[in-house]
Amino acid sequence: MNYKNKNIGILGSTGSIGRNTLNVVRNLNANGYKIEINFLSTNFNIDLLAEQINEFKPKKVFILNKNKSEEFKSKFNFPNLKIHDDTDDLIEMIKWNDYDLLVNATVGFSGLIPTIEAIKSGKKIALANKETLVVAGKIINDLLEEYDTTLIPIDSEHSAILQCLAGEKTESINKIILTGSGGPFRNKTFEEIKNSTIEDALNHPNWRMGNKITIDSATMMNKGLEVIEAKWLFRIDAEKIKVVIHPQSIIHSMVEFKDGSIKAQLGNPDMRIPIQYAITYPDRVTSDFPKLDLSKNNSLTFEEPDLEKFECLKIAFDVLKQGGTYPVVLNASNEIAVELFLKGKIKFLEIPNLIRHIVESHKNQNEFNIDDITEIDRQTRNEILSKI
Ligand code: MN3
Repeated sequence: MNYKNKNIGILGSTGSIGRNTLNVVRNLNANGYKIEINFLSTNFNIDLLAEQINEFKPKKVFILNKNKSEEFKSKFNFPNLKIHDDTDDLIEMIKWNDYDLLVNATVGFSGLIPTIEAIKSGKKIALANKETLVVAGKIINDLLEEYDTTLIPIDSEHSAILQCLAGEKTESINKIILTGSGGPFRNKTFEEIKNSTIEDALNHPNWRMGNKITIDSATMMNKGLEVIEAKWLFRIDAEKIKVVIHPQSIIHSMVEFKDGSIKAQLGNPDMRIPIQYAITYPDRVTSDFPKLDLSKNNSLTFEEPDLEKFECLKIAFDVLKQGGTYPVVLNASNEIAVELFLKGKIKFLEIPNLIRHIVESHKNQNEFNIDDITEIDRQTRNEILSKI
């Protein structure tokens, strides 16, 4: 098969990464590629899904919300489209459909099983769902080897590191330096953060993203999850991963090598660049995405992260070092804490408090499988919800 012909399935096509992915597909198809969209999925945004179906003509769609799925069926008529709203059908769609690349643009723990099923079916993965690697990094790496397939990160930091590592040997790496903007609260005092509203926390300075990841950026848990993600993606020891605050979000991450040389990847904060790289990897394809003008971005600054102010990042580093099932508990407690914050049920600074409390009470397991992970995730969620 010609490498420019690709058949792609997208999970989470109506979210920020999903929409950008379709934007990239448009660009690639205008530049000599012939990309077909095999399936799309959404949680509830059926109107946007219908627009995407009209343009990209997928064979199947999955709609998570049953009411929305019923509404979709009565509102729209796509005669050749298969519509699924049952999780078993979702798994069947991922296992059997005739496609070669899964773009997993979903958020949260629920992205894990679809990634695993796609790997087991020999598909390539372009992964935006960082929770997959946070909770099951070792298992995913073993499966990628067993089923002889590849996983390319969409996350901008990890895409940057992958690009810095092109042509390099793992043993040459001294340090992986993940950059983070510091989020909306970088320059705020403890008092200001304490009294911040949902709107304050959702007001990210550089990136437009979904609500969950935007709150994760405000607490800096996002960077914490990315540190754990990096460990598994690049098969590197926890001690070799560092975070540096870079408020301009122009350098997307760096690698320091043992001779003292540092490589960085730069670009506008535009998710289409890492998404396109993940789809065309290792090739690069022309795009009309706005290019970085260094004369207008002539001040790039760096600072140490404040681990007292952003305790979530500190907890994540501790969890990274402890390993085992700690990351599962970290992720589950974070997902629930963010949900509670977005519903106005807890205050912003209760997010790290809640997570710390839950993580500290966890009894670690060093040997575990996917069923164990699913069970620990479920138990952690129940434990928190029973307390609130
Ligand atoms: Mn990122």
